[in-house]
Amino acid sequence: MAMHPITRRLPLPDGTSLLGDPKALQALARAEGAVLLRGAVSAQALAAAHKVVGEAAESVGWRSAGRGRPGVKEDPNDPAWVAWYRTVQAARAFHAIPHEPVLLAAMSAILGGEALVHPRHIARCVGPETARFTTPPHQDVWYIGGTSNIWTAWVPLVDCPDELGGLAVLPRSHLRGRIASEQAVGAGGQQVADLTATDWAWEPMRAGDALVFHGHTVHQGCDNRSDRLRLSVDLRYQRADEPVREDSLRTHFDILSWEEIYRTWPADDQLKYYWQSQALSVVA
Ligand SMILES: O=C(O)CCC(=O)C(=O)O
Repeated sequence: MAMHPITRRLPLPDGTSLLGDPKALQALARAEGAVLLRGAVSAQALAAAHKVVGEAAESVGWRSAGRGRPGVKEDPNDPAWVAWYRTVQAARAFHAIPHEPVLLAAMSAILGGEALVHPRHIARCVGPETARFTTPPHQDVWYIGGTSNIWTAWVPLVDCPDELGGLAVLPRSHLRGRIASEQAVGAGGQQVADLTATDWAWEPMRAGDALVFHGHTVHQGCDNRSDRLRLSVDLRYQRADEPVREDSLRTHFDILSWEEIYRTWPADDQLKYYWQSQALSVVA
């Protein structure tokens, strides 16, 4: 099923100018349920992550001369997707993105305490002609659990003008708490049940901008109507002193073990098993 229709596009609350003012950023994020942070990822970290994710897409034949292969989508039964995802998940540049200082400081400000960066980050590659599989409206808390006080940062690795779609959020929907969901058609996973909303917040994003939103904020992918691949990452954060579900500490889809991922990293790399130095309450 294509994206839930958007009749009116509203601007995203912009927290960029509040990056030096943690209290004001927290107040805006908590009131709105979502904030846009322009340029949250440094050019160097962005370039390194884009290189890994993009070159992996080229090596499985999904991109050539800048054009994306139609129909490319998340599919654990597709050997090309598995090969792409293993390469991406093994890359240090991919795992470094959520630890970018601006992003981490913003998340700590919003959470109001020490942040735990979930080591389970997600990379997405959305090809042209995939509207049937566009991520339906949902709340992230349904997938993540542990605590409902979860914040996601959605970061495109390529510029996302109108035709690439990007991500739309339902303004202040986090104030409704957890809402009923049902099995989604097409894309799989969960979608919010009986959704009638027509006004969504959406803006074009540049590579390295971050759209940060609460685990109760309803959001959806927007159809990729371009001839290019949409490359993006989903990063999750919570307070280190709130319960964390055990699977948030594993890789997405268990695509690789941490031992496999770290095999080629420097022996003393500080990003290895960083969460094990935090006193976490891990729940099933
Ligand atoms: O990129 C997408 O299609 C969806 C991302 C998403 O839903 C998320 O970040 O939670």
